[in-house]
Amino acid sequence: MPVKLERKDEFALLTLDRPAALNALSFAILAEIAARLDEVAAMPGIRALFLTGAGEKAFCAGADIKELRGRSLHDQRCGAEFGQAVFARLDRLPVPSVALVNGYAFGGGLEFALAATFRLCSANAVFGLPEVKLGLIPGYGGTQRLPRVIGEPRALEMILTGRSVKADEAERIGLVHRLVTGDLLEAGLDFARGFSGYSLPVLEFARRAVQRGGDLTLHEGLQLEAELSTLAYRTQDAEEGMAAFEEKRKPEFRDG
Ligand code: CO8
Repeated sequence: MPVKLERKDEFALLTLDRPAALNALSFAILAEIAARLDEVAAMPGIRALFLTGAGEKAFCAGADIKELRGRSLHDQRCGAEFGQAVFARLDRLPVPSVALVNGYAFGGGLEFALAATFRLCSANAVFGLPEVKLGLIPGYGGTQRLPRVIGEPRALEMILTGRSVKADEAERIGLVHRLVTGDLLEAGLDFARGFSGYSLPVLEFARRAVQRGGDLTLHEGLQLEAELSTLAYRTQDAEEGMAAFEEKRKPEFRDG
């Protein structure tokens, strides 16, 4: 199967496994990703999902270009909406996700990583939205998520010139959270342990406040924050966290 899903302790690891085509996203692979994401959402005890690509060269080199030619406009439109919907499923997963970018992340590959909550990369990672070189523009969310992550001026430059960005620049401009020199999965596990002990619903309220807030006015965003922070306050985990502080002990969160 070109999309593998395995468990690593309290985490899930999804691997795009089509190294001969640099893990390019055929429509069949996109459908498999969707199915695996549904499995992750239903897996008991999972605290985070990691995404990576098989092989030494690529996280994912984008949409499968060989499938794109000669399609009807209707099929092309449905294809773009399908890819967007699959990546939105990642965005809305009940657990945070961490893309471990171990090589090229081009086109749909970068768009996949952008839909993850966090991005870590190895020194050989290269990021780009080179669609203009094909006479296309990004279609799986890149024009919307990239400016939200690195700002409009830098995103416009990457999208209009197709220029790729190496790992050190990606870290400098905030495209990735960490550039890792050692083992990428080990670093990912360490990174995820920075949040995985906290209450999952509380983490989700925080993610929702930040991510949905980006689409709102400041006033609307503050209202959303007031609603979500009240929902967090209502959890047993908030009661436990505050009690543990007063009793000078470690809290035991139960995701409720
Ligand atoms: N699609 C299909 N096959 C690919 C892709 C791809 N995106 N990328 C690489 N491959 C294949 C190559 O064809 C080659 O196969 P073969 O050996 O059979 O010829 C194999 O992978 C290895 O690739 P290279 O020999 O090219 O490896 P290099 O190390 O020389 O180069 C690169 C690596 C620079 C990553 C190069 O492969 C490349 O430029 N790939 C294309 C990157 C790209 O343009 N990505 C964007 C694709 S478009 C997109 O993602 C969104 C479009 C809008 C979507 C809307 C849809 C409905």
